Order: sequence, then C-alpha cells, then structure tokens
Amino acid sequence: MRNFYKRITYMLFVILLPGYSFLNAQKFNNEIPIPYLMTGNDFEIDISGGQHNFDPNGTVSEINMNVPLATYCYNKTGQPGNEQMSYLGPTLIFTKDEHLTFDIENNLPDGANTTVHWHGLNIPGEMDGGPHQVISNASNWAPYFNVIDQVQTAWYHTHLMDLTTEQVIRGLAGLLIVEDPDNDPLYSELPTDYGENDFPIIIQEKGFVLDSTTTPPTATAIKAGEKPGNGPYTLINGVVGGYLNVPPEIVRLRILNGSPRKMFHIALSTQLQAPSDFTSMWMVATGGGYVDVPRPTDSTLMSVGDRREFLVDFSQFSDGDTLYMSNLSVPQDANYGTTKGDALMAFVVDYGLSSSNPLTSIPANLVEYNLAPGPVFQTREKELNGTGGSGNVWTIDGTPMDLAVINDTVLVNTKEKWVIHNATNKSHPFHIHKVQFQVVEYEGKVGMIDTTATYTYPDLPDELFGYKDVQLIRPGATLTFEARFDSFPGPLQANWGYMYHCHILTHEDTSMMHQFVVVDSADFYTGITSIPGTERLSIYPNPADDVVSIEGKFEESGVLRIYDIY
Ligand SMILES: [Cu+2]
Repeated sequence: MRNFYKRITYMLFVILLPGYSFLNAQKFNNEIPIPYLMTGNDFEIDISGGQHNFDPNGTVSEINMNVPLATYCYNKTGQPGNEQMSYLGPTLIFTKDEHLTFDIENNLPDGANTTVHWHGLNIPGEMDGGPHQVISNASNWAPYFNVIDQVQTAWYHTHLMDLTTEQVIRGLAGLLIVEDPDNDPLYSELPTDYGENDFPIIIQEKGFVLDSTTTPPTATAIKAGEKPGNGPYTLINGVVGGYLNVPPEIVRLRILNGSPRKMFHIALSTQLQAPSDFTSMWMVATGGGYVDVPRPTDSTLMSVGDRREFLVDFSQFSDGDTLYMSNLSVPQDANYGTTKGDALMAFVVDYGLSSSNPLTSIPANLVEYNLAPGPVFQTREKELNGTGGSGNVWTIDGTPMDLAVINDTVLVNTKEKWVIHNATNKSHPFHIHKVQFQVVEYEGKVGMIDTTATYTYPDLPDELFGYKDVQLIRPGATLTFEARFDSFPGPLQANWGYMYHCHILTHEDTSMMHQFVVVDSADFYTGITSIPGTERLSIYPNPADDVVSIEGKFEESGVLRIYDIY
C-alpha cells in the first residue's frame, strides 16, 4: 500500500513538473549522522561487522536502497546514544602533547584481518598502522604514542595490504581531530562546538551491491580490474541524499574525501541544477593544519585522502533557505567515475539553532606560515608509472610494492626534497606517511587549471598551498615538496617502514606503493638490514662483539657488506 502511494506521488510530480527527468527529482531527506566524539588518553576501539541503512528515508527510491546492508565499523555499540553507529567510526579528538594509549580489538566477521592507520600523524613506524601492523582476527593491538602534530583534521582508516579498497568501502574510516585548547589561540576564535558550528563532512562515493550477500568482490577481482562498491552515489557521513541543519552563523566544515577512488570538485550554491552563483567558502586549513589567512574560493578540488577546513557564512541567508553542495566537473584525467544527481548534500539554514559563542566575522589572519627550516639534506626523484585498464598495473619507479623491500632510507631530523613526476596518463593523489610536506615547486597542469605552468613557492595557487600529506599530480606534471623527517619522543624504531603511495585505493592495492625507514646516523651510513616479519634476512646478536650470525633467504645475488662502526 505504501509503495502504491509512492508511485502516485511520483506520477503527480512528473505531471506537475513536465520536463524534469527522474534524476532531477533529487531529494535530501536523510539528516546526516554526526559521528560521536571520543576524547581522552585511553581509547578503546572495537572493530566489528554491522548492518547499516544508507538511505533510511528512501531518498534514492529508484533502486530501493532503504534496506540494511552489511558493513564494517568502529565501536558499533557501547556508546550511550550512539548504539546505531554501524558504518565509519567515532570522531577521535587527540590533544597535542598528550600521551595516548589504545586497545584496539578486531572482531570483524569471516576471520578478516585489518590494520588501523593514523593518516597524517608523525608517530613511530611501529605505531603507524600500515600494512606491517596487522591486527589478526579475534586479537588486539595496543599502540601508544605522543601527539606532537600541529592542530589539524586528520583521519584513521584500514591499511591492510591488498585489501584497503574493500575494507574502506565496507566502512573502516573515521575522522580524527588534533586539538590544542591551551596553546592554540585560534581554538577560541574559530568555531569549535562540534555538531553545532563545527561539522565533520565525510564524502565517499558509493556503489551498492544489492544481491543477497551484499559482499564486495575479492582482492583478486580488484586486481583483475573490478571496482567494488564504488559507484555513482555519494555518501555524506554514511547516508545518501543527506541534509544538515545549520545555524545562521559562520560555521566550520571539516571536509574529508574518504572515497576509494573519486575526486570531488565541490561548491556551495542555492541553485540545485547547473549552479553558477556560488557562496564563498573560506579555506582556513589543509590536511596538515592552518594556512596563513582565510582563503576565499567558489569551489575546491578534493582529491582522495584530502582534508580541508572551510568557514561558510550562513548568516547571509533567511530561515529555511537551502544551499546545495554540488560536485562540479573534474578534469578528464582525474575523473574516476560519474556522479548521480546534481548535488552531494543540502544545508538548511535554521534560525532556531545557534551556538553559544558565534563567530561574527571571518578573521583577517590565522597563523604565520613559512617553509620548514634547515637546508635540504637529500633530494629524491620518483616517477609514477603504469597504465590502467586490463591488468591494471600501476607502480612507483617501475617496481611494485614489496613488504620486504625498503625503498628509501631517510636520516632522522633532516629536511628532504622529493621530486615526483607523473609519467602516466591519469591523475594520482600522492600520499606520504609520517610527514606534512610543503610544495616548493609544481610544473604542469594543477587542480582545475588545464594550462601547463610552473609555480614556485610562495607564488602558489590555493590547490598547492599549506601543510599536506596528499597532493593530486596531473599527467605529465612534476611535484616538488620539502618535508622534515623529525624525530619524536621515544625510540626511533628504525626498522619499521612508513608507506608512500597513490591514495586511489585500487591503485594502492595494485602496487602503486613503496616504503621508507627513518634512521639515525649509524643506520643511515651503514644501511639497515630487514623489516621485521618479512624474514628475508636476520642478523644477530646486534650489537655483537664476537660472533655474528646471518640467516636469510636469497633469491638474487648481491654483495653483503658488514662494517664495524665503533
Ligand atoms: Cu593512482
């Protein structure tokens, strides 16, 4: 009976609005969930399967998605008022200079292993949560580290070798905010009332598998070219057709593109279709922290893995006004899939809402911004190689990812210059762990700019400005960045690798990844021998004063040199 009425409603709609295609009858009637906050020094995180309704109010009725689908999530239950968290995870607040401990339990179904990577943070390699730190099914991982990073919006997600795409699509990602209430003067100046004037916006492309299993394809299928679960629909914080009620104030949006593959070129407008009149968004932070001054823009290209924070002034609108966040066109070489509908979500201005301490004007200045100090100790050149399509082989420098191979050894507490050339015919978002880099030069097409040019710091377009750990590199372009590989309290853990890779997850899962270690001078000048767990080579005892044993499996010939450094 209910379906019957629905059908009647659509018929009326078509009759009343002739000329509208079905697609244009886009509805925004799922209020976007705001992931609950977890704060403190001890974090208990339970990773499990769940059932999640991505469309609780039947927005996308053309395929009837109003059904619960199998998901993965962090902390499904146990948080008062948030028992229904069944996709993504809570927003974690890390306080600068605090020591944090974690108890992370893997209770995923079907014996699945996983990892938890803290994307954006400078922490010891053993705590990084990359492919080396596998949390086996039905067991725990207890990382610990000090928060030394700048105030920023980061995120956490699975980084399981070959299976990151599948596990992110199932739901293993969440937002992470580094705060410093005591020492950050902007903490009291910018909106920080989470869920009231400071909103997380997690954008993800989504396809739906509506058969009886709802299971995405396997890693083998991904390598054969299948793109599981990515598709034309767009989730905001885990729902399609999302809307958010906002107070008539300047609010802060912390936007994360947590998609498996797709770039989003986002803009705000009161126009739903073919928007041309845009509302300014003032960029106040990139992934690694604040920029120098609020930078106004009509639109911004968010590549996979990117975070950006914006201020938007909703006080200029009337009660009940609706703004749409649209996805404008992206360059063809950065297009990894179409988008259904004209807009990703809606913002509804609600004069019944207000925050306790509203911001009334956009600040003139934020922070002082300079390149990291120190001379460049070493320059590295990398090339992104490969082609898509059948076989789907993407690499860095022509060599596929090998967990047993250390691709780069970096001397701790130095500044390096990395030069990354994209020799492929597609755009790739380059991501590096541990550091926040600063672009010093970029040659080629950039962001939405389709003409080739050379940009040198400080004359950079907004697309290249700020502290970053991800930068989209267009085909033929060369990115040059500087980064400090600084130490942190506690041991270096020099033989645990950090990843650098393309953040299109299907590319990462198909070999477009390498790893580096950060070592002290003894290891830097003599070389380190192995990465734990890969069992290619072991030397013991270390240090030794009499007998040294060397064990390992060798599949190729080479020279092994042993130095006495004392
Ligand atoms: Cu890529």
